[in-house]
Amino acid sequence: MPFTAPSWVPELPPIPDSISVETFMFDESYGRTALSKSKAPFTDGASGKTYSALEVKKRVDHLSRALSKELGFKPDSGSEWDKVVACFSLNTIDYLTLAWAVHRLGGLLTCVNAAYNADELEYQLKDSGAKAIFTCLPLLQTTMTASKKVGINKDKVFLMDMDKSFTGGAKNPGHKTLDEFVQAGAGLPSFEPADKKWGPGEGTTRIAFLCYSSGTSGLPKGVMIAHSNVIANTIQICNHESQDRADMKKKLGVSEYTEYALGLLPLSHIYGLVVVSHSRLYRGDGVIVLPKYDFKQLLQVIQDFKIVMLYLVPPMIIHLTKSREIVKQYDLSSVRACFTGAAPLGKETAEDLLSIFPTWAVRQGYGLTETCTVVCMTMTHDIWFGSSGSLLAGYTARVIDPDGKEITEYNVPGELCVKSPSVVPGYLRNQKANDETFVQFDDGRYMKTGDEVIVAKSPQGYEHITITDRIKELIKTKGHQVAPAELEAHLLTHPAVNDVVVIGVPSEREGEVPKAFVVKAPGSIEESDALLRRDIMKYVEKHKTDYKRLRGGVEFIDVVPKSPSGKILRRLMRDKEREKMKK
Ligand code: 4UV
Repeated sequence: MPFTAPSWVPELPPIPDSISVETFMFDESYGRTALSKSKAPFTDGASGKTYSALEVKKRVDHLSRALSKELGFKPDSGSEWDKVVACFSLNTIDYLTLAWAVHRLGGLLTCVNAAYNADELEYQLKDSGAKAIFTCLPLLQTTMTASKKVGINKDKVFLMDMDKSFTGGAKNPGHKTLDEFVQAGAGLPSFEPADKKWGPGEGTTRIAFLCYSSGTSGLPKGVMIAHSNVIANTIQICNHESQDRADMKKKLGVSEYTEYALGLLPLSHIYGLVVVSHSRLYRGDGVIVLPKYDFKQLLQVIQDFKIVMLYLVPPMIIHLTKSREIVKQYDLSSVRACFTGAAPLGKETAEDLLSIFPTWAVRQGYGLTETCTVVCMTMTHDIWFGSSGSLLAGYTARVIDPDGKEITEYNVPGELCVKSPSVVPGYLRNQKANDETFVQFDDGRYMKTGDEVIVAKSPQGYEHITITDRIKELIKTKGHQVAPAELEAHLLTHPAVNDVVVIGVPSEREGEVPKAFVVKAPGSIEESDALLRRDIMKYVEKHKTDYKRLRGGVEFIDVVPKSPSGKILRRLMRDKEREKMKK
């Protein structure tokens, strides 16, 4: 029998499958908390600038009219692949205004990691077939370099509006801005949103977002996230947390309860996009947006806006626990829960945090871009440090051994495979990765997560999933994905590198960091190892974004261990390295 959600989780309501994310978020008939009773969806943490939910709805409408005129996108013709817009921006209060306006036109938004350099941005623009880009002033130069290379004209590069405290005094050299589009759109004719013409089930195949993930191996791939995937996970998260919300209402003696959540994590990543934004906004909560991680500003914003729900990644929690003296200077008493995901949160760190903030619920979630985020999460009434909590309703999970045999016992590790309405249709133009990742079991299509887990009962008596290891190639540093294959391909272009393998090595602050094991090219033997090591590290620094640097170092080896078929035995390297680090 596969594993499912425990009995305390309410049954999953039906998932609308013929509407867009935008319709789902604004139409009250789909269960969203009434707009008028909501908090303003997004508020700029620096300037306090905000729009009510009704204003956001109007902005989406006006922006879509203006974009239709500017880009020639027609809501009633063409597929989403003819209407791809890229967003390469730090968080702003209009990130989702843009996404939903594109959805209204029947287009899709490809979300680009704002930490990317021009080469990395170029790869995603080309691969996704983006026709236009929205960026922000701090990233404009990078955008112009990449857009030129893929043939996107300067007049199709637009700017998100951003508080001047984040733009470093830079001036807009003449690009149209999102605000200008909204103003222009008010005077243009309205149209019916694209999904009005969709038939039953069309929301399961129409793509809303194209995010990038390296999956279980290889280079970053476009993950095609359907409208119904976002809708499903939003409903699944809210369903899972409904008891918590009911408890808050009871405690406060109120019939309506909404709260502020922290919007610091990148909205371009699935965690920010679905867990932090769509799921909160669906409940009528407000998100306080911060474009950058500045520790003191973060504490100030929590205090000023009386934020109740923190969304962080483990390195930020470690920062909190190591800064007791600074933290004490702020009033953080509004916080009731601190939620983390994207990488493991150690039991010791969770305990440390609780010792500073004994009233906080320290919660953890586990999920992937390919599951449109959450698979399981711990809840206030069922916290077990180290575990990632119970499956959401709508999920079935199977744990398999390396031969594919199912494991049904508790505490026996195996690879987690999951089925859910939130599991995506697949990767863009990549049959091989799709065949390897999405597999058929007797009861339907499952995703092989590439994560090793155990299932066990929590002290409260509910089935929990604990991530015990990573089987796939992925390296997670500060919550960001690093694909070893990408760094290896790059390092092989260095003249002194004959062969190479990259693995993740543990780091206290960052979770993991990439380390390269290099086989030197014959001609490079003369060069001193120290010089060459530095040169190789610089070679990555120059061409890749900061978090992909070889912070774990470079080590020279004689030969990269490979299987008879030529596959790198990465796990062998990793196990050896772990043994070495133990000594
Ligand atoms: O595709 P991705 O970059 O996706 C994520 C998703 C993060 C979140 C955040 C909050 C949640 O509630 C949630 O459910 C998911 O990072 O990377 C997916 C891989 O990241 C590792 C694991 O290897 C996934 O396959 N990962 C994600 N969450 C955890 C984790 C976790 N809690 N513990 C250990 N590893």
